[in-house]
Amino acid sequence: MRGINRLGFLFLFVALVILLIFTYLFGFKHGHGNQDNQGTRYVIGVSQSNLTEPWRVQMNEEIKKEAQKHKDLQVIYTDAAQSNEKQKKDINRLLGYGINLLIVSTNDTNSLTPLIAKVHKKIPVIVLGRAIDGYDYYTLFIGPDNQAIGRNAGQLVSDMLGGKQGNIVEIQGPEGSSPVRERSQGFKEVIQKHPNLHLYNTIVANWQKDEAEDKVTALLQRNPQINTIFAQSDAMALGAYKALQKHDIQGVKVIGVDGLEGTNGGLDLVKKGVLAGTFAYKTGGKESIQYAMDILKGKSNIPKKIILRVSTITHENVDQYVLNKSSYPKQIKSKKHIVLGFVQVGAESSWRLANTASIKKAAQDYGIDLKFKNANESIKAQISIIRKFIKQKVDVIAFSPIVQTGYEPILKEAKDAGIPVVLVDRDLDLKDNDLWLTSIGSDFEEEGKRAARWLLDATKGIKNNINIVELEGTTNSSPTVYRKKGFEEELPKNSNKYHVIASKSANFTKEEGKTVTTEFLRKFGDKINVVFAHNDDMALGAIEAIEAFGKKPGKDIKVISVDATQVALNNVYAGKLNVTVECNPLLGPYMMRAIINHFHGKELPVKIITEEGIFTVEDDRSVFFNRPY
Ligand code: GYE
Repeated sequence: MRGINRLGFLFLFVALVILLIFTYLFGFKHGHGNQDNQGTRYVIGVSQSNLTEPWRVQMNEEIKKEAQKHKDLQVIYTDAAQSNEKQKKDINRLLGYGINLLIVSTNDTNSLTPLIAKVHKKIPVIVLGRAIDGYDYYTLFIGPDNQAIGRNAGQLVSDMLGGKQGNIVEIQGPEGSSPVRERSQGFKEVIQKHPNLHLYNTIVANWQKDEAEDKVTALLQRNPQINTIFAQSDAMALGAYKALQKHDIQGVKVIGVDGLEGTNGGLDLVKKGVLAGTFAYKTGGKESIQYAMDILKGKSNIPKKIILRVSTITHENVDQYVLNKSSYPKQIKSKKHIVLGFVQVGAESSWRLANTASIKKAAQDYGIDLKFKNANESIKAQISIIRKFIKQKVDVIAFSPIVQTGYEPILKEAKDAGIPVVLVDRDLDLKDNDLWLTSIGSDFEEEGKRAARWLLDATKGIKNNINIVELEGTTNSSPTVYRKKGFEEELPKNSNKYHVIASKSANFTKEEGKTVTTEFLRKFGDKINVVFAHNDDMALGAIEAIEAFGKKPGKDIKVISVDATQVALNNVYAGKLNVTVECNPLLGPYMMRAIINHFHGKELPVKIITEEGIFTVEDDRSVFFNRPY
């Protein structure tokens, strides 16, 4: 009997030891090291596409570092090792652990989108780095504008060659990864504008240094006369450089993307002259945890997209860039209160009045000393008021550019005076995005697309022509340019069904909307089937014109609009307006938070895009009332 007891005791002791080891390892592997699992309140799953790229290793490091600031947070990491099927299994496994929020950086975007959309129905999803199409399948996107990276790379190649013949090889990541498509699209868009630049060959190296080296080596054996290589990551650029070294080929300019610090990071490679240039931006790992915690804690005003700033790095500016980077975060202003000079577009629409009210209230709420001026839709007045703010030495200037161009000189004056500028609502068509801190507003092109998608759906059963008249906003303003672009490009190409038979500015006002629509009705009469107005006020003017013409707006002639102000929703409710696409004017809190973050030393994203929806006659009426504007 005694022998059995001893054996039983031994068995129990060994089992206990194994259990303790397993608990420690399992707890360590799935936590971020120092998590006391007793205090866990939030569990975030991170689905990483791979950990063979230095960029992704850095991204996970930044996530871990930020997560450690939250004692009530546990993070579980998975590595898909560049396999779509494994990433799907990883995400389902994370769901099985009961995570509260998913952060995902996709392997192949299209392949993962259906699952991400499904997950988004259950828990918040932050898409990190590699965008998925549209706005409907995730909570927040954080990453760079990859098309802009491609365009900037094309511009850098053109500048470096200075008109000389360019025989270029592009090295891409895997097909199906959204940054590959977007960077290549932007790159080719610029290359095609320069007759001296010729894209000789495209190599797919799947983000891998060694694969790039092998494939460029094979290419070089055919003795191509190439003089430029654009690689979509610094790792692949380094591989290309090694291939050139093996063939003892000099003088080929190699450009990469990512700009990581550390040995053989893009910044180091540019400094050493291995790369002629790279494009540096943050991984977004830190921001993903910051926003994830805001989302989990139910904070309001969560943006829809955070577009990270990208900097073009060459031998000339790499040292300064590294110096500036090392100084973040820096306490810029110890002053107790911040003086903000804001100059508004005007008072042309209900949307504008709501925007003004939001800015004034947020300044109060955030304790910012607001100097508010109104340009009354005069570009000259707006620029002159900005110049006055500069003379008054305000701490920061913010404004909504009435039109997309003509502001570069005044922005340079503000920069020379050391006064940061925030763009709110409308945007500028300017290459040098270092002239402003951040731009906060809507995706106007997506708004135009949403309007068109509603029309396509609402008329899919109609066989005959659909004739559309378009009421444009202020000419050359970003909402006008991009709502028009989005709407018209979303209509079927070379459509023999949808025809924009007339398009004219009515300057975002009700009065001009009525005048222009009356002109259209006199000219086209019953031929008009649809009015697409770039804002509610013009739509309301159009509704009055249609009624004066003896027709029923919303029925005889469909009316589509953008803004989703209360007065417009009242007309949707009355059946006179068929749809209004939301454009959020309540930008005050976003703006004040960005300004305060800046003065607390945080680097701001180049663009903050707000969350928006759409309101149609088919919606439940309850959404139409008690709107905030
Ligand atoms: O749609 C319109 C206002 O810039 C987005 O300007 C804003 C537009 C808005 O006049 O009502």
